[in-house]
Amino acid sequence: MAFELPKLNYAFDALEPNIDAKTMEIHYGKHHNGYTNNLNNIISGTENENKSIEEILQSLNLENKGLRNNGGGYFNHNLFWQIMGPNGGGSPTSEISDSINSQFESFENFKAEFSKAASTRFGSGWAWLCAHENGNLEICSTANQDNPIMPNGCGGNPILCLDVWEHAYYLNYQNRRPDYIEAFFNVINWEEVNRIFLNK
Ligand code: MN3
Repeated sequence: MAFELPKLNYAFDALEPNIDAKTMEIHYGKHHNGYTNNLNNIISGTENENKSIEEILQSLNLENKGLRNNGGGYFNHNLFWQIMGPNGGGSPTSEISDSINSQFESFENFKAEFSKAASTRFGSGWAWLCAHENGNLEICSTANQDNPIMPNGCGGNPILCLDVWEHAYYLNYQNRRPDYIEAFFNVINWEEVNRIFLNK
């Protein structure tokens, strides 16, 4: 059974001016689509063919670079599209707000720490907010298409992520990654993040 590129719940231009339509079109239609097709080719006829993407990544052999890069790329972008939206931004509400405030003291502190993780990731990678089994939240970052559920990850469940590969922002922001990170906070769908948080 092959993995499918998930449907976007909004139009390519829905996140403008924070994320431009051309970047969305290429990022989703070329990059994410490419990871999806490569992943399907790699697992075809193997023991991974009928596993969920979570099962594949949790039991991943890190030496398997093709599966690591494309399986990670598939999973990471699925979450990324999901946690953004045209009516996003502002401050979190509900349970996730309470947890952020108790773990990081305030939303502003959380935003500063998350932004630092995203801005200091050298080269290509991701910043993450993860929920651990004991309820603790943790910010981490990963290189390339690695993620927290891989054997080298923090072990938490990802509930929020930010792609800091240049392909995610270069058309609009060029080398200004900090401006892109700031703009990302205008499109976070906190209602969806809260839903994911409660389902973990
Ligand atoms: Mn990307």
